[in-house]
Amino acid sequence: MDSKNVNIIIDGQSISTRSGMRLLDAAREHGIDIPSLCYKKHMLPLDSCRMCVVRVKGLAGLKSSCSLVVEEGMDICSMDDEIEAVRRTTLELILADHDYDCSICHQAGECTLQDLAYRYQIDAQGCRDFRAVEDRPVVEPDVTSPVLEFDPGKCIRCGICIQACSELQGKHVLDFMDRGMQVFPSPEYWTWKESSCDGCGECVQNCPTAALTEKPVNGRFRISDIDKRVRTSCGYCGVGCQMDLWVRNNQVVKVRGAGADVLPNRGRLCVKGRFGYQFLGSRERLRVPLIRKKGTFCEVSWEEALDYTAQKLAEIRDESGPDSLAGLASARCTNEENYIFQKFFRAAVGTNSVDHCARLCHAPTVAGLVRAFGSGAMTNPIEDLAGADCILVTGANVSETHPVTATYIRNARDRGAQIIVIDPRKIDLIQGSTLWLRPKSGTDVAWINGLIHIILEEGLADREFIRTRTDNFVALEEAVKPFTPRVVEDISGISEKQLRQAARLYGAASKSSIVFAMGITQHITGTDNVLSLANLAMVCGQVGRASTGVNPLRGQNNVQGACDMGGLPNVFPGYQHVSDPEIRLKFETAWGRAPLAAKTGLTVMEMMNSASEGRVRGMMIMGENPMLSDPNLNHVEASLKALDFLVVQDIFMTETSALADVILPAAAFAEKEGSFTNTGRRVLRVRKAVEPPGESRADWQILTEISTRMGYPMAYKNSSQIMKEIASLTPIYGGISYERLEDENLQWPCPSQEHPGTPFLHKEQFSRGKGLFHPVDYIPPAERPDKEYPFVLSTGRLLYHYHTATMTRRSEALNDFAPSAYGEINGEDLDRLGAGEGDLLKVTSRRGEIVVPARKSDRVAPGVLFIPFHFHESPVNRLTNDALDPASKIPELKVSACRVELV
Ligand SMILES: Nc1nc2c(c(=O)[nH]1)N[C@H]1C(S)=C(S)[C@@H](COP(=O)(O)OP(=O)(O)OC[C@H]3O[C@@H](n4cnc5c(=O)[nH]c(N)nc54)[C@H](O)[C@@H]3O)O[C@H]1N2
Ligand SMILES: Nc1nc2c(c(=O)[nH]1)N[C@H]1C(S)=C(S)[C@@H](COP(=O)(O)OP(=O)(O)OC[C@H]3O[C@@H](n4cnc5c(=O)[nH]c(N)nc54)[C@H](O)[C@@H]3O)O[C@H]1N2
Ligand SMILES: [Mo]
Repeated sequence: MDSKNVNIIIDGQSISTRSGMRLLDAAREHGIDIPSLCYKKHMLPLDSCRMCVVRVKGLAGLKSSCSLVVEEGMDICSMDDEIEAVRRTTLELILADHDYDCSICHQAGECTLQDLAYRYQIDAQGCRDFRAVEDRPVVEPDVTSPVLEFDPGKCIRCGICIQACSELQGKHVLDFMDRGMQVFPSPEYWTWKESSCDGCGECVQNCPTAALTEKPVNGRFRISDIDKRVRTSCGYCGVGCQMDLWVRNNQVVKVRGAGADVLPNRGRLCVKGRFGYQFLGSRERLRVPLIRKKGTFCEVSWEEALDYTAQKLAEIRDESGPDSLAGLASARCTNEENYIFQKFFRAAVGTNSVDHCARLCHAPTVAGLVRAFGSGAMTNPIEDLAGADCILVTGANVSETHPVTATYIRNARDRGAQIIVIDPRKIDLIQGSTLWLRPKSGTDVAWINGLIHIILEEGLADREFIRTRTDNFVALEEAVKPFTPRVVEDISGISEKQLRQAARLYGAASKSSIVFAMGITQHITGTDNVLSLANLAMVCGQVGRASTGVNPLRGQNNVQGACDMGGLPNVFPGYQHVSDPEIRLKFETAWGRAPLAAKTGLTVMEMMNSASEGRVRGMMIMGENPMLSDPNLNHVEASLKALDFLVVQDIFMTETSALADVILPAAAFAEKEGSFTNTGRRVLRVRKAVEPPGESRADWQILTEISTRMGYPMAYKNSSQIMKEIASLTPIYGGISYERLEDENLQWPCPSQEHPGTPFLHKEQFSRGKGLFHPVDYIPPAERPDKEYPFVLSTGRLLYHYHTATMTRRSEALNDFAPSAYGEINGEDLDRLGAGEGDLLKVTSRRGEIVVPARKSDRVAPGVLFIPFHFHESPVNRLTNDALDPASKIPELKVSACRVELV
């Protein structure tokens, strides 16, 4: 939209506004309160309620101001007796068809309809006069959805729910449907439960009445009971949705997406963000420190727990050296907490053996993109996807794992963008996409090289970009030569026709964006896969502009931040290498500890191996649950059991803490101050809404206490002070402060107070100067199906659960959607096994066996089994392969070989 000034007159007042503005917005911006029920600034006008009518000089009749765009010289009357009378009648008509018994409506006080009825002083008789029939038929509310209730008696048929579902979330689940004498918005198959509604609640958030309401999570409340609303960042995935927590009596009772203009989510949320907060108040939260005494956990005071922990850690350090201790930082915790964690290990303990779940996640992304571009982060902001002409999504089940990011992809699709999905599994995003290619698992380098081969052959490459912005093209050209469509088909199973189609769509679009996640990284060739995607983007000149780029969707709420803060064995905060003497000197001076270790520390899997060999004797695990999330659990279990001392900080008892010597109760995201950095490098505030349960404390507070007791005093008044220290030592965060974060939405690099932050990377030049092509060859997965283990086992996630499910399985609504473990298996295979839906399958790999109920599904190809890793009763990581990618040390969680038998 251009922003030329437009002058209009409203009620005799001259107003300067911008071209393209809708009249209703222009009026409201100037404090002129035109009423409306169905209009939301962030959606197209519906023009259905007719409350916002105005008179425009020179136009006959009354016009809806929501759908009128301002024009120079427009002269408007927003309010006179006639207009108000029309509005009153309109309102009476609406109310005539509405249950206006507000005294028993729990939406009372938060209802636009109620507000307007009061404003226009409507009385009941006036409405009854308009009733078509004396006794309105009672239409039963639909309460079948786990998260919301739909009461047709309160629906005013404005259609805003339908619009929120379609235009914002891109789901198109709701539509008007004829139900005898009335038409109500309804899910496509009448009951909510049977519909494809996934429970995001966007409709509820936008409903102007009580027709659509949240099912109460922590009891019913009235708006006047709300003590405060606290703006914070979601604690689940890496999108970093901004939301408001509504608090009553120290309990979160409702969650709303922050304003429609607040990035990255523009008010949108998903089912976990909006409804998955019940765990906060769970009775099972850890409340007091626990020490294992003679085999059983005993409640102890903080003094005792901290003294004991510090003493044990110091003892091991002094006996066996600093490298006999290792720590797992946490992508669930704040930046400030991760900063303190690595500072504790580097300065107080003296080792670089700090790592975290990023190793099992996007380690190849960092390794690959740093080499190719100079930075491992997402090149473009999430919301940029809505503007792309072509989006290639591969190895990312976006609608389940980054649901709000998926809304932007669907927005692009609904605008006419080409969506190409390349995924072995028939994921939801395939609906409405232009093309779905189904490669065999672990064949990515082959098809990506194949795409480049065709792009070069068909003249779709951006030669100018290659010449001016990249190096080493000739080597790439050589490397992709052998990857003819036939060779690619042999390896990956993708046909030449489809491969060509994909190459043409991606290569010809003016703004093409690549989106990827674990399907690309969790392989022994993870780094190669990422390098290949970088090659593809550079060949087509699709980097450094809006709505293009190579975009790894980073998974955890703060995995970007945990990496930025140096929760990694080779770098201080801001990716400053521990091996660089000048950098070390900087930290030695600032931290008052010298010498700091120069040697790279151990990665997650190396820690486990060293523990089983006795070289690592003590571990501290903050906010991770490797006893369910690491590959080859039998090995992890043996390793953790071999430790002399294990301390775990968590919010719940977990499979991992069950093996600990000390368990320290931590505060969860809604109970502390801090910041997260989302997948788009956006630094976002985390704010305290409720008190932590029992004696639990923020992770950083626990860590400073232990550090002080180990002879390295740390004293911070608050998390803001920690952020000051981070900014002073971390150039990419140099300009970040809580003061600025109050009203600025900053993306790093943000080197100084004056710097506005960086929305997209590699604009004029790559972070490393020129982009570097890497010739990569195809290497098959470490384990392939054979006679003994004929199935390919793939693992991953479901929308409703989050990793080891400590939080999501303590939320009733989410459990209603996905109550228990299952394994997806193709009908052909199920028939061959003589098994049916729900039958128990015994699944065996070279490393272990589990039992899991079968779910018949064409989402997986024949010969493939998919098992989510959320469920402790079927812990799929007993089976997974811990073979590593040599460059990044990520295990091959996406492919292993297994055998399936009917129990
Ligand atoms: N609901 C929910 N959301 C989450 C999480 C969660 O636990 N639950 N976790 C968060 C975290 S930490 C992360 S890292 C992200 C992960 O987000 P995703 O990577 O989207 O999650 P996965 O379920 O692992 O899905 C991987 C996708 O890769 C595909 N795939 C499997 N093998 C291959 C292959 O060989 N090649 C290709 N090209 N594709 C393949 C799978 O079919 C699947 O679609 O999700 C984040 N969001
Ligand atoms: N088979 C298979 N395995 C996988 C994957 C896969 O695709 N397949 N994906 C891998 C990936 S990408 C990832 S990221 C990992 C995730 O693996 P993990 O990080 O181990 O999984 P989470 O369940 O997120 O564990 C986080 C722990 O932190 C706790 N917690 C939450 N908030 C806080 C807090 O504020 N403070 C503290 N102290 N604790 C808190 C939770 O209760 C939970 O126990 O799993 C990996 N494992
Ligand atoms: Mo992850």
